Amino acid sequence: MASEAELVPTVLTSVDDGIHRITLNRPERLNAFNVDMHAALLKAFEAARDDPHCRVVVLTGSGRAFSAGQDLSDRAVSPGGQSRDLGESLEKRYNPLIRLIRSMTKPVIAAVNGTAAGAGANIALACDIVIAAKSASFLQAFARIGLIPDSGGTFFLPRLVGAARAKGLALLAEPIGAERAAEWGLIWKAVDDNEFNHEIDALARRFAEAPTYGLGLTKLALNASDGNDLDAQLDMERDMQRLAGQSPDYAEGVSAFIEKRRPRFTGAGS
Ligand code: T3D
Repeated sequence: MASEAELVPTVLTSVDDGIHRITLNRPERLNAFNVDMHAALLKAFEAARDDPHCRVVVLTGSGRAFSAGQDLSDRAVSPGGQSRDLGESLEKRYNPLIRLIRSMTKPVIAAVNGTAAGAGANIALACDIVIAAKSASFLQAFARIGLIPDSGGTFFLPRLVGAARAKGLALLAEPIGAERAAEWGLIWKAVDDNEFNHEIDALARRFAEAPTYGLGLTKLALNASDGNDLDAQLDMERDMQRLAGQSPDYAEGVSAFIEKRRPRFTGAGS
């Protein structure tokens, strides 16, 4: 019998002018993750990473949610019953995805169209720019079911909003609206619902014309700063600036500035 993924793809993808759009597509389950969706999402991100023409990735959800995290109906654990090894689930599925999003040298936009809960929220926070519709919300749902924040939640939350707010969000498991999330620095921006699609398209097009190689190095350097001291970071900036300075986009950027025209970046490295 055909699986759900064969009947209706759990992830939709499209590629257009350097923009890889990836849409989580289980709207009847608020785009909760099952095994099929995990595999399809990882494959879509790998394709974007490996496509030399890809300049930006946009991750969003179908229907009224971004993602409600792990599909709990896939878990079916009853009190007193046989437990599951959730560590294995993280090791095999969530962790590779977070590592891939963080390490790929292209900007990843989380277009949070609606509720982002559990791992769904933290996958969004692992992206480079998070833009949410004002009606969207973020929920560290884990404490409601006796789990801990995963998919990088315990890493991203305190770094983004500080220890007090991170603990409040994680321990109280109360939803926070998009506007407050932006005020707190959890996300980049909250936009009116009727402007959301336009805003995301405009940002994706802007990235598709940006100096992608330099942006990739910028992303890696900022990510590395989480574990580096100033000396290590200065050394990294020296090495990466050396690479960026050899790129055609640097030459084009400087020429365009001097000639007082718009630069035409290719995104290529040295
Ligand atoms: O297990 C491992 O591998 C470890 C890793 C864990 C990572 C995690 O993400 S753990 C956290 C899992 N997620 C949650 O606990 C969130 C559960 N969902 C909710 O709390 C609520 O649904 C929301 C706050 C997200 C949205 O609430 P609301 O009122 O807008 O919608 P709803 O009515 O609750 O949900 C609509 C439908 O989606 C509903 O189905 P129905 O009744 O219409 O047939 C609901 O059951 C379903 N749904 C929502 N979230 C999930 C889900 N089905 C399965 N799994 C879900 N996570």
